Amino acid sequence: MSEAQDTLTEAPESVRGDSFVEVRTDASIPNNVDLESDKQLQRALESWHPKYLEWWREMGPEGFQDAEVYLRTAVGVDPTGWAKFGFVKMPEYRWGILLAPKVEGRTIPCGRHKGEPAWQEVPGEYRSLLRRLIVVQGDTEPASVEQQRYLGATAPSLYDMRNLFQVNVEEGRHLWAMVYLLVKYFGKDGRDEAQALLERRSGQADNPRILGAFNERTPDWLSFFMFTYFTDRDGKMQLAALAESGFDPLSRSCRFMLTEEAHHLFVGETGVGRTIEATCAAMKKAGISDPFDTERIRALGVVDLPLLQRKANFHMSVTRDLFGSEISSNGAEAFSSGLKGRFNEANLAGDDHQLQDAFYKVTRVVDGRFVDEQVPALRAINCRLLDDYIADCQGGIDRWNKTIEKYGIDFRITQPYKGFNRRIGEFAGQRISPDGRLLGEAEWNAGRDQWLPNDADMAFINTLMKPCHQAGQYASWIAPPRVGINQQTGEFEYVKID
Ligand code: BYC
Repeated sequence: MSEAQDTLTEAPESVRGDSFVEVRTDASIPNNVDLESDKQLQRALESWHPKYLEWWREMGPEGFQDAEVYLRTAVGVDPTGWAKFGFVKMPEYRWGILLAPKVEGRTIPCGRHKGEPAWQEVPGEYRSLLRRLIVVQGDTEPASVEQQRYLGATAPSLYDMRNLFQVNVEEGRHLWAMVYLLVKYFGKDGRDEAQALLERRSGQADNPRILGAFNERTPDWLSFFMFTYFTDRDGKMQLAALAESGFDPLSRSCRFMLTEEAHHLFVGETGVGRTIEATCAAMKKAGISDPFDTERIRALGVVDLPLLQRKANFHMSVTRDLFGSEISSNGAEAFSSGLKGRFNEANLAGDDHQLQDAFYKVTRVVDGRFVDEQVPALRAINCRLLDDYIADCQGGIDRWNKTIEKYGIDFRITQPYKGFNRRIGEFAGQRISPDGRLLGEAEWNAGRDQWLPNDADMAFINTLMKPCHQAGQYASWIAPPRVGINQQTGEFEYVKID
């Protein structure tokens, strides 16, 4: 994704459809779902709203609640302009409920109901599975805001701080999107789940967020950029799979969420890319060509490339766990019931979208070695999405490597072997090196600090996390962006801090 591309406000193909419903931006909850005609639903959401704001004030960006931030707000789903930019205090952000336009005549794209009209109401036999999927999706949104809540204080520039807050408010909007579905379609259970989404806390021992990666810490900006590149990309893949849902309101919600998600991936890709740029430029200036000359490189106030690789290894492996077990009866049922498709399901050519007789290759560990097994494709749905995800990660990594190559430095960022450092699925409990060797405990312990961020790495990163809050200024370890947000110039004050 190019930096210039992100300045567009035109909605991509994913939100286009056959019919537009005007967005009521003046309503107490901006929406294009005709909320005003369903008073009971409106009241339920209006009573959730203050609790949401309470959560936002308690768990949202620490220390910047009163700052004026240059934010994008979704005001429509019309392809010719769906967002507007302006200064907003975050608690006053207009979180709205926006669904991509309805596609008339849409049918269920996969599973045993393939070809039947898409459901406009919850299919009774799949109620609890559907609710679970929506709750899991919803739970990740506030979790990431909680994980990132202290980062404003150490932002490497106002530009980056603004991007952080943009990501945060949009994760908040994604929570609204899932809460709307729960409250509208699941009655009392849905309202209880909506409440519970505000009660779980990332990393809290007694009431944690549901999925592992969302209980990890995001203690520094490198973690944030890696998270937005790798973990938000799980968001992209899962939202794309849910956008294929036979339950049309979920599909339409996710299609619009994908529009916003693109910016989050952009923040991650360019954040890591600009870090690499600063490192390579500083190395060149200092006449250092060996990327492993760590002490001298760190003395320049930039992040050495091997450390970036270790950070990437951590975030990739933790994010791969988010796809669930490679072989999963839950995954099979979500697909067969038509509640969740594969990536790009409706456009996949060459199979029947039911997969009753199909097989898919899954790598397993059997008797101490890797074995590729042909597994019934239905049970390998999670594995397939994970494989698609791994392929999707590569584009940005290639672009990072181009920068390193441009400076003539002999180093490449790579993806570790799929089974490296996994806690969920086929590789859980195994010790596996990034280059894909099964290891004993002693070998793992000997290699661990070269493969994952070690204590010295974290301490060093911590020394770099100094705020740089003057307009147009950037911390030593990160290069300025090539293009400003919404075409703003380099000196633009993206966040007005009193
Ligand atoms: N940690 O059959 P299994 C995003 C649980 S990110 C902890 O292996 P299944 C975003 C699982 O819940 C996208 N527990 O897998 C990004 C199940 O428990 P129950 C979020 C885990 O169910 C950045 C049990 O293990 N959206 O949007 O086929 C910023 C057995 O499960 C984990 C979604 O994930 C784990 N890593 O698939 C902001 C889409 N993995 O139910 C936002 C909706 C599995 O037996 N969710 N378990 O108690 C799903 O499609 C599925 O729930 C999963 C799991 C793919 C997550």
